[in-house]
Amino acid sequence: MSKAEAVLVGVVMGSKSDWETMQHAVEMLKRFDVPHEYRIVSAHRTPQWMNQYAEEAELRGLEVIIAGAGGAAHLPGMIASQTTLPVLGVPVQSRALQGLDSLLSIVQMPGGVPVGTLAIGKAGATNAALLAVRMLATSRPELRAKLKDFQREQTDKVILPGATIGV
Ligand code: RP5
Repeated sequence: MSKAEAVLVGVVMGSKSDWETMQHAVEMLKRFDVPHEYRIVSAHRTPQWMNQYAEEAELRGLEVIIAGAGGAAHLPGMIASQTTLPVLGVPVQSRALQGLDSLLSIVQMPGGVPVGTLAIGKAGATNAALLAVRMLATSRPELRAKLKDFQREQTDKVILPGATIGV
């Protein structure tokens, strides 16, 4: 990724404690060489930053926002309410309720304000990045080719040496 390239995916999270989970989204974006940025913009502790981020994202050229939060996880929904960009929500595993609270907070959006909600924790962060790459790939053939390579690697990973392949 060259420094001159415009940022396409924004990864935001509610606290530095979310980084352990959200770093997996960032790693996957790096793997696909997708220009990205990551920021802490809390719905509760820095609401002005969150509002500004959501309002300016489209103008700045971003195409997808990934938002991770835990507990009363309002960040993805609040961002989605202030942008027309697709927002992917990652429920971070909370200490008290293991992320079920985060999941329900993110997934139960009112009709009209969409957030694509992923699984709790690392798998959700990883898949949020992969979904963002798939969205970008609809108009970028080079990214689609990379996704096909990635899928082939996934297949290779589950193959047991000596076992029959397929049905
Ligand atoms: C949420 O509260 C954050 O997204 C985080 O998952 C959770 C706990 O934050 P800390 O108390 O660890 O900063 O806003």
